Amino acid sequence: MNERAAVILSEDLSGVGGVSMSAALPLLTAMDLMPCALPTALLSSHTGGLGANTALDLSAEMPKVLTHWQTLGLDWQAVVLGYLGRSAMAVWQAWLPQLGSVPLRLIDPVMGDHGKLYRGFGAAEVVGMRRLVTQATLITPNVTEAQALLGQPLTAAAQTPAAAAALAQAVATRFGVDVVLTGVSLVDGAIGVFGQTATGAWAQRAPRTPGDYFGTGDLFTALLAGAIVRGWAISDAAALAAEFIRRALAYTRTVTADPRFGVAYAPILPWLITQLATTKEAQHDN
Ligand code: PXL
Repeated sequence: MNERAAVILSEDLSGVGGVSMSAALPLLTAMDLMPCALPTALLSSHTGGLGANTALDLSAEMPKVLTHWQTLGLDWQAVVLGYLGRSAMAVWQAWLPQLGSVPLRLIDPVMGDHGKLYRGFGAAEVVGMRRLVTQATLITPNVTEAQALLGQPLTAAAQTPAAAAALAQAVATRFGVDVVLTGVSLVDGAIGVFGQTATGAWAQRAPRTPGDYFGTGDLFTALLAGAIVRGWAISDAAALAAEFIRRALAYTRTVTADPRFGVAYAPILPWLITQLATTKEAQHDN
């Protein structure tokens, strides 16, 4: 029997709101991986419109956790980093090189959306993130985050496919990493994903589900990471992630109209598991 692949997942644990760790962990488990959870902070909720959230920084604990993990002889297949405060960023800046050659180092440079940085993010965090992403193999910014990384003015405007492709390419070139630009609102109303990866530039599009539900970027990154670890090509993994989210949003809209509480995705998990099982069998047949 094969051990499940060990995947480090490090981002905040927000109690209410369906973002970050709480959104991603069940997905990695459903994808038959072994997520190893390293929360960077404990928040009562996400910071986007749920009132006065509490926040406890856990970055002082992180080196102790990682030091213990190094004694366990785990063969890390991926490190997946999401929302990080400035001190958690500094911990990862120092620790990523100490983990050895982990094949997938996926950093979602979570800093903002819709042309604005999230509360608690400013110039210092952007500078920290610019340094950190050079240690990634793959990053998943949205348009706002790509603009922040490049030092461009932040805009919430819809993008042309050419502008989005150029943005993905500029980030890939400047930071020397593969890029999947996610959640791109396109001028024709569709939603797009723009890759600039080892295989070159590629783009995917789908109809946009109305509403801006929290946590969709966090879900995308977890699904992308999971499928890549399961052997999928980056572009196939991105298509899987986008289709999962499209299905989950269609369901979410039937159970809640309040996007602040995140995405309800339980009924889509059987579909996800089937997608992965089909490919697994196909690979065994070869
Ligand atoms: O979904 C991104 C995210 C993650 N973590 C926290 C957030 C947000 C977005 O608002 O506030 C704490």
